[in-house]
Amino acid sequence: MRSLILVSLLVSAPAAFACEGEHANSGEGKTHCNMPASAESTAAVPKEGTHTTLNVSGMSCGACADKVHAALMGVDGVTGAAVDLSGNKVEVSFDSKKTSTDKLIAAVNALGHFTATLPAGS
Ligand SMILES: [Cu+2]
Repeated sequence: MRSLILVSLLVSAPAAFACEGEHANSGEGKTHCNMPASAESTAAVPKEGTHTTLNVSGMSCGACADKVHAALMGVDGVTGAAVDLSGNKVEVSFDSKKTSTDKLIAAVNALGHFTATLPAGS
């Protein structure tokens, strides 16, 4: 039942995927994208491997979350990414032999709309 609802959302709201995060800093007159994050981008990451939690600013809706998730999953060596949209955080699991936190941050920042940082003290 849950997957049916998800599929119908995806089919009926393709325009929301045009969201590039450009509304994140928009002023008055622009409507906010209220697309929910996909189940994939919020699913728990695998326990195996190295884990880090990045602070990511600029994510204002689920479409932003999905973009950040896709960028991280596109990094060679990343095994999982779980976006916490309201917490402005992303937990990432990865193979430290293949990638590094610097590369994870670079992948998010390369999107242009979001800023990833390591949490203070890490
Ligand atoms: Cu957005």
